[in-house]
Amino acid sequence: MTDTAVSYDPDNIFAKILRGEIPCNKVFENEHALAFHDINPQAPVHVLVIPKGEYVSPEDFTARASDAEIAGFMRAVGETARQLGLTANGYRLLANHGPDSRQEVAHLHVHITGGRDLGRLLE
Ligand code: DGP
Repeated sequence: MTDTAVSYDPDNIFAKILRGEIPCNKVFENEHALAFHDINPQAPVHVLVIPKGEYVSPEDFTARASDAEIAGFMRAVGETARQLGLTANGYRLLANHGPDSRQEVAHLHVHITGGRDLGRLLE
């Protein structure tokens, strides 16, 4: 285990969404991933894409997931951006992991934001 490894909590909020225990506003779904609107949007479009498997971080995902899961997840990111109509003007992908990033939900997720000029990421 690396020093950023965190054991997976099956009661995290995204696990509950995946199990259908709490609702979400779904945008896209395939065999390996689910995309849904963020409950606290930071941009006109703010969607989260999560793998269906129990992964905490990018390094956890790439270490343990199958190639099919990784491909399915990335396809979901691209297809979600396309379905949201973001491909003409662009969008931002962001994934938080660990305390320095202030990750709130310990289930791997990529934020897709767009629908306005997002400014520079580092300013
Ligand atoms: P992060 O800080 O990267 O861990 O972002 C977690 C995001 O998850 C945050 O933008 C708010 C969102 N979120 C938290 N709880 C829920 C929920 O119950 N439903 C939805 N749709 N989003 C949630």
